[in-house]
Amino acid sequence: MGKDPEHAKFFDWRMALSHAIRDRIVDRWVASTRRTYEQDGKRVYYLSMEFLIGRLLEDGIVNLGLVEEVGETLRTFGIDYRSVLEDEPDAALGNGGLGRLAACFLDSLSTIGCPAMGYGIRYENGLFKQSFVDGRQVESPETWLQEPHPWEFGRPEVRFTLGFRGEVTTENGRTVWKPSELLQAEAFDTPIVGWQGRWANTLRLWAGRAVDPFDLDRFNAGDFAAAAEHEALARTISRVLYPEDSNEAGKELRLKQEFFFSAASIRDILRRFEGQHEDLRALPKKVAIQLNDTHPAIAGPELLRILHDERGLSFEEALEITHGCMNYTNHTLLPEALERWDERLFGRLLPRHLQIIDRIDDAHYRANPTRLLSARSDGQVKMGELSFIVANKVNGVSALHTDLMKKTVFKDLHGLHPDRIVNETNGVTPRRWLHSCNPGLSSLITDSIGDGWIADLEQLERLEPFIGKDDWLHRFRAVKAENKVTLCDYIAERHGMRLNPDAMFDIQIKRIHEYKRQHLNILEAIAHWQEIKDTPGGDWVPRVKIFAGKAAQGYHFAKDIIHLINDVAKVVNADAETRDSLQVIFLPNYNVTLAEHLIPAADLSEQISTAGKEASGTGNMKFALNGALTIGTLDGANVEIRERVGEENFFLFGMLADEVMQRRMIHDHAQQAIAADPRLARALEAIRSGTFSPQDPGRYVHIADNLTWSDYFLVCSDFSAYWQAQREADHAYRDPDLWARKAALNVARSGWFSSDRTIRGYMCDIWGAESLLAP
Ligand code: H2P
Repeated sequence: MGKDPEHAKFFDWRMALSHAIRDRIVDRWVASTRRTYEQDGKRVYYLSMEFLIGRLLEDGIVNLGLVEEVGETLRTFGIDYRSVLEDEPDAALGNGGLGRLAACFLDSLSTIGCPAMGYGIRYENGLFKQSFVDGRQVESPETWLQEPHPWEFGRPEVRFTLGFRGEVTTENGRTVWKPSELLQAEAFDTPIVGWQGRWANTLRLWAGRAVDPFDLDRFNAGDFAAAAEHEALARTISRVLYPEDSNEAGKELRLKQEFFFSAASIRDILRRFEGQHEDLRALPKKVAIQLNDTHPAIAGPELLRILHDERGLSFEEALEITHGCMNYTNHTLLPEALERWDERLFGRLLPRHLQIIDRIDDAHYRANPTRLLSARSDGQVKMGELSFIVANKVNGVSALHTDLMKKTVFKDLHGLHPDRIVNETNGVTPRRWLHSCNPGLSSLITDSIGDGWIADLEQLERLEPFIGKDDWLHRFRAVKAENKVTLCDYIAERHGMRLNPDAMFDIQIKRIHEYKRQHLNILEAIAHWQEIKDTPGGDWVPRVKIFAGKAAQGYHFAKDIIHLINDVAKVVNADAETRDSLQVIFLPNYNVTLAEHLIPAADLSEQISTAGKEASGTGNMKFALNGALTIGTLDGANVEIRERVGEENFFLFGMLADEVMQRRMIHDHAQQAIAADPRLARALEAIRSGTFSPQDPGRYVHIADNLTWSDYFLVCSDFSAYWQAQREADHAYRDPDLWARKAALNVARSGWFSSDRTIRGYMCDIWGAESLLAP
């Protein structure tokens, strides 16, 4: 850092340590890249609008096996290891599960030694920072790049010029697109090192740059702002994650972002391939491209356009090659989340791609003349259909979700292409989500079965024989108890609230969405609070309810749910009659790091979505792996978790996906449920009458009304069953040994949910890629 140790600030120590670790990663990185070129095997390209990677320093230290050494070295300088780690900002380049899955996949690809590259956008401002003002969510910009970021390598030489708008003409019989608006994509690389540093892949993120960054004439004429305007405009493209797209300008920017990073990535992939190979027809043998949701779907038409318009292959041949390379992962069945673009907007920005999409549709129709299933209809470009038609394989993210995909959104297309849809149930990296975040449990496991589980998580099943032994179970309980105390200290220090570490820690952390039903959770908390107040001296099982998660800026109902939870927390936590039995807290600014603090301390994991709506979930896996019991519906990967951990170790409640559809047909389903359950009626009445907002009694009437009169997500219809399951959880928690045994069985039986297993599935079923590591 160019400083004397006595003048070094905390930041200098962190940077110095990061650079020392980075140096060691670079050696492995260069070796892996060299080997990839030598072997010339198939490469995997993972295109994703989001990579929620969080912090990287601890990852590097742990993967290189340097924890002891680093700790010791820092001690000699009088610097605390954990404090240095806590100083690193989170790279918050994602919203939720989709982006975090991409980050877990990068970790697994490197651990397995699959030659791969992640491609995305280098957002200068990641997902907004969330704070609460009077209980209400307030957003402010996130600024992870304000300080120098030690993990990235700028690659100013890797730049591509991309275009928008303009005209499509014909020259010498070939179609030529002449864009009128140009900008450049510049690459920034981050090495991603795998377990034990045996392999490292690259995450390449694109930043927007102007073709002509600076207008000297305008500057000399005195118009300084206009002189820098080009650069400022070009940079907006990689400025923020998910710009508010409720207005036309926002929608356009979003589509531009999608094209920007997809097109830059395609050019980079082709450049690399053409550096080593002559025949473009070999592309599918050497390249597998994974579209993480439909956001990069335009990569298909762009590859096709280059092959056909620029390289001169016939349209049919170009389509066949594109089809051979592309694969698509669907992450949601919610119709509003399947991207569709107004064809006028689309055609204005990408006129040639609109034509190409029409030709893709034509070719598809000619091959399958039974039905017209197109990527473009009703004045819209449908990215889900487009991705399906272009892709070689299409996958869902849990068994149930894949099954529902076949029966609902892609029913007709699946009928035409019955072998295209495959399932790859999500997973999470055990390095971050057990070994690093829960050192106590990690040591206990390693003491018991050795450390092979870290890269082969199914070895956790060897813990089962230990679970019957009292002394082992006591150690297991002690780890959880200690994690809870650590979390209590962390929360007390940052948020000024003391939680009761002996209470059951009941946690729901995820994006706020009506289908995820945080409002079902708070409604039950209200009913529980009312019941405790009825019998204050009663023998209650103490609970701490913890919430965290962000609501999309324009999603007002979700923001109102946050406000309600905060208002309920205020009233409940101030109630001397109930305080020992129930505490509620909503922690602000949920991110990867906060999840790493919370999950190891959880007793109960809330996975309570309306059945059929949560594609998979990955938080559910992290909790089970850290010894929390799930209270959940039969939705997404909950189904598979329950199958594996055993139904007696899972608190199941609620309607099944097909019952949900039936129930919705009953026009007064919510009123019927309310009439049948006085607890529910009373909790709703408290919300409606302003019990939690005495200064503004009407504040939550609309939430009560929504639940009473429409309740699309069936909160009321599932309430009684949820209440029942919560009481079963209370009952089980009264017997600490029984609870600990169930929790330990969750750990021992969650090994299948490693993202290493998921990635091996993709390699074998979708990509046809192989590990380049010596066995
Ligand atoms: C989404 C789905 C999850 C899924 C995840 C990864 C979009 O994430 O809803 O069910 O596990 O993708 O496949 P999330 O809601 O957490 O933002």
